Amino acid sequence: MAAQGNGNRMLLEYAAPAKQWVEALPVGNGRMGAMVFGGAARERIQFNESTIWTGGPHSYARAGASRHLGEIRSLLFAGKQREAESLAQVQFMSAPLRQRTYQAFGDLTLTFAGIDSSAVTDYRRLLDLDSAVSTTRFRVGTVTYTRRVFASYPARAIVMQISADQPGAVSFSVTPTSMHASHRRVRMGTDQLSMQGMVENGVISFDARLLVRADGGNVTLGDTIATVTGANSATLVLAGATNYVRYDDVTADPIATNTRVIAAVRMRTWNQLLAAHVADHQALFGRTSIRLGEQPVGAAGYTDDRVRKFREGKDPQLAALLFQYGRYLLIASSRAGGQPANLQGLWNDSNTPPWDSKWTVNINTEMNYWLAEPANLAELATPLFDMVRDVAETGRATAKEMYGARGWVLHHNTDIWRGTAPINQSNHGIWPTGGAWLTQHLWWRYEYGGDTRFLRDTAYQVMKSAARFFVDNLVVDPKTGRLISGPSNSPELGGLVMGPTMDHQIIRALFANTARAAEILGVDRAFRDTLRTMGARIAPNKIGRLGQLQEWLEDVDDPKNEHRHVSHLWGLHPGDEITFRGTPDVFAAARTSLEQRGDGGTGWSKAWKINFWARLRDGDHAYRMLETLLTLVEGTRTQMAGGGVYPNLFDAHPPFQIDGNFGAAAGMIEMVMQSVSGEIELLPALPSAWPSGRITGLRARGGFDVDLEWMDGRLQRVTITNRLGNATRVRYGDVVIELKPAKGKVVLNARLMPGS
Ligand code: FUC
Repeated sequence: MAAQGNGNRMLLEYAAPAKQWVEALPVGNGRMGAMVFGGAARERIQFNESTIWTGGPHSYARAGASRHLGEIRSLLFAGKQREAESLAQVQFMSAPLRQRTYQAFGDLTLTFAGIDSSAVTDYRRLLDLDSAVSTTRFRVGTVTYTRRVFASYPARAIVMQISADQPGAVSFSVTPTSMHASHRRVRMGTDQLSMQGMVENGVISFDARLLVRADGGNVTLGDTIATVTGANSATLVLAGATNYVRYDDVTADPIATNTRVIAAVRMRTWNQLLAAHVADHQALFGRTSIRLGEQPVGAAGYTDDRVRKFREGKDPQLAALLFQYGRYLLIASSRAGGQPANLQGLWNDSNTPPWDSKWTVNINTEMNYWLAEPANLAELATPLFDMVRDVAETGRATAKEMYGARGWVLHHNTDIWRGTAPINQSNHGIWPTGGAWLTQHLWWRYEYGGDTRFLRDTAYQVMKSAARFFVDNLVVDPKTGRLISGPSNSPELGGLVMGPTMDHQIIRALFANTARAAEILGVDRAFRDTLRTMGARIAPNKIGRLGQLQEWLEDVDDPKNEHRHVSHLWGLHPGDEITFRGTPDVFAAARTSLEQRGDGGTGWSKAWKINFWARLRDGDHAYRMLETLLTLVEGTRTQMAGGGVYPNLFDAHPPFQIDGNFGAAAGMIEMVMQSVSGEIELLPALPSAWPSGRITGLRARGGFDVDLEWMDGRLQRVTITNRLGNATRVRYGDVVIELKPAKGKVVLNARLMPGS
């Protein structure tokens, strides 16, 4: 089978320029993002920088709120939910009530005076995921024009080349603009324009810097516009920076930063910049390959048409493209030193984006990072870990002021100022397990990579302090004597309650992982015992009157409610306390709950259901969810029903929200390989739609790399590289093979798997 990049390139391809933002093609380097529209006579490159936010350093913890905690709990225990919510809304919420907003940065507008759109032929634009370069190519008369755009992590800039296959044919003007009213443009030297300004309602100042270079011809610089005439080719470099350093420090100098970035870029040719970018990207992207079918070529290969026809079942490779697009988007939006991927990754053209394009942590942010470890992109979680370190600091004040508790707490949202207090509405904002959920990702890093130093220096203190909050904050349920969490809610259904099932699953996992980490590190014996004793007293999963897994302490689930959140199945995924072999009854109840919830939902809801159905070992149902996600959403970006993808394959919540892209990619891994309960299970939920395939470079817990290949629905061959020398079990159907604790490579083929 040909590897990708070798006759089976991973391309998003279109026959016409983007008319709307969700048709444009995204590039990103973890700090800056750009959307390339591909217009022939007029090109728009809309760009972002991930630290352009409203607001400034601020602690959102409401001083003295803990005085009201007892009364809120008493009201809830007495069945007075509305009164509890009203009291909490006044006394127990973030100050101020709302967090801040991620902003657009600007646009580069390029005008090609000599190009008449109506004379354009052979138009094609594409995004090549293998090289992370977007290309627009077309012909006017006898001249073929090519434009290429990439976002370089090593150069810290967006780079664009405009070329033609005839000398002297490149002429255009380019100007940076911004929706921020304060922006002003300044000429710098002979070849740079600077666009400087400040975000309204805040303290963030920014600089965008455009360097214009031409090969042949002339560059003239006006006050706001650069003009290139009669060149053979031209290179544009766009740098962007702000004064943001961290949540409590805004003392950086964006102009100085960009001056440094441009000085370094100046030393390099376009080809050198391109080569460094491609090498950097491929070192990450190239670790994993996937083949589920053939990539159609020619007119049949246009991505929007492929999505339209996906249900015909003849293009399984489109699912492979969606998988690799998820990996591409994570590389583009989450790199060391930057912010973690927010609700839109880092792509945003609005100053009032949906949900402020923050980090919603009652599912969305975590979903963004589900694929990092198994899809072999572990280092891309670094910005998430940095954010967790920050909220573990700011969350201390929230724990103290609002709960009188030690440790740290994060509720259902955070922003670039690392707000941790409950926001917006008490009925869903008061949900104290956001931080605890995020610590799962620290533990995963250790589980997949075995890095004890990371566990000791980065993960453990944060986990321990998150666990300490719940040691102080769990309360005894007067009815059952069990430990429960509250006030809280089951996101975002049913309002403020005591003891939602999801909280208990998350806290149990936090306690277990923290105790295990302490054991590995040989520290905190007494605390370990506390966590294990208290963990065992937390209210257990309960099966209700309809055979469902109860979402709450009381058996009140409504089997007709098709709400998008399915929070009480957290223990099935991304948690692992509910398993086919370990807890068969609760496993069956989880399935009943999911059936009752149905197959609807927003983009991320459908993506979560791919993962759920994979864990439930129903590959065809998981595939049906993938099919509903791979449904084209055309037209408006703001309607609220649905779940699908836009023409550029951005997940349509709708509107655009990137979690569904990442969650779907992670779900596809769960369909072909799972590593829970100390074993690696192969093809646990293979759908009949993928009879044959090959996927290489996955990672499993315990330090294993896995390549697998199947044919006619049966495993052909698996190669497992044991990086750490741990023992494990490999399972395929009824076959179980024990792997010896030794580093090295093991190849198992169909013959070695009797009964398979
Ligand atoms: C939660 C979800 C919404 C959306 C928002 C960002 O409120 O219920 O569907 O994902 O977060």
